[in-house]
Amino acid sequence: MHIIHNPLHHLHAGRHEMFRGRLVPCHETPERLDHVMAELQRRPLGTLRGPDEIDVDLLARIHSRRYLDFLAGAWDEWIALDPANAEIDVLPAVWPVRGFRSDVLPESFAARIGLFSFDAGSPLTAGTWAAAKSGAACAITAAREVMNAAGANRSAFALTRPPGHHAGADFFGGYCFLNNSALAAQTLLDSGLERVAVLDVDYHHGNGTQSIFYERRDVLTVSLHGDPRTEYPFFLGHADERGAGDGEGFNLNLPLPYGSSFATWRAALQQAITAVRNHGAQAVVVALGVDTFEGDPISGFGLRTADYLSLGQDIATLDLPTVFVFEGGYAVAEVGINTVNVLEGFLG
Ligand code: Q9C
Ligand code: ZN
Repeated sequence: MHIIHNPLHHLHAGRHEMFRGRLVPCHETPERLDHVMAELQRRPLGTLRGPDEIDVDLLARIHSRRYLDFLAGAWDEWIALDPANAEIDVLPAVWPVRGFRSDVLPESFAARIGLFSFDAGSPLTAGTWAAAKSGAACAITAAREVMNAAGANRSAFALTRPPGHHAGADFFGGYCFLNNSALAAQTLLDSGLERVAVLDVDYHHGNGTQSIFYERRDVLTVSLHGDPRTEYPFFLGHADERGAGDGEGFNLNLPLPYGSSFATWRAALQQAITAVRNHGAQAVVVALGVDTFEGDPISGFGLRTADYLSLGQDIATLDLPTVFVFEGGYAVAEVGINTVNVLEGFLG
């Protein structure tokens, strides 16, 4: 397996996220990825390297230009408002909800960061853009590796943070800024495939990925997640969202109740695998969050460490070129072993 890690991920290290009226320490920390790296040193599964240089034009295959321009310049704008801001993470506090306009780009920085986001839990820091861009390059590089490889090497792991599956074409949120899994899927198509699938096994619904591909039939999006009636991101991820226009029938949501066990979860995974097969996918991108773990501090499923081996084995039954992209997982001490268990189970 090709493992592409993000050497710049440490540059994104948020201090605080808004939670119940208070700023609390971020769950999405650099240590998460360090634990996966350490576990890969204990159990090597393939060659490790950094990403290729990529052009910003590739990001524009998925993200809007005005969003990319905003992200690239956001920190400088923040500092320009007041040099003392260098010590403070940026969080939005005003959003254009129903009835407001999003076609007019405001001059105000506070307004623009609201336009391009959907929560106050995803701090933007001095290094966010550099880290996210390098992370996106990891996902693109991993997809290219899978296309160039043969046999057992037809799998890759983009080991990167910040995560990506909550980020839409023009918004950040849920700790995500650039949609790495969507970029990997688009790269597979741009390299010559006609049909691919994104299989999202993170605890949270992959709302960004769903919205990016919602009206397209070349990318089947499938997500298993905590029921949005009670679980973040709340406003998307219901079972009746099946795609629209050309994409009708090409989105599958499998919401599960808070507290679901691995047996319940695994039955849903079988449904997801069947859908990927029926789509005739020529490759699959796995949005690999391990916040389904029983010990995860912000999630509510009951998967145990050994279950992640089975999860990987089940995905291998697809027998497809596979790009794993690292997403959530906040039980920091176990995130390495759980993630590497998936990859080891997959490789068999
Ligand atoms: N204070 C991913 O797993 N915040 N994002 C929940 C906890 C949002 C999770 C509230 C969770 C986002 C990639
Ligand atoms: Zn998650």
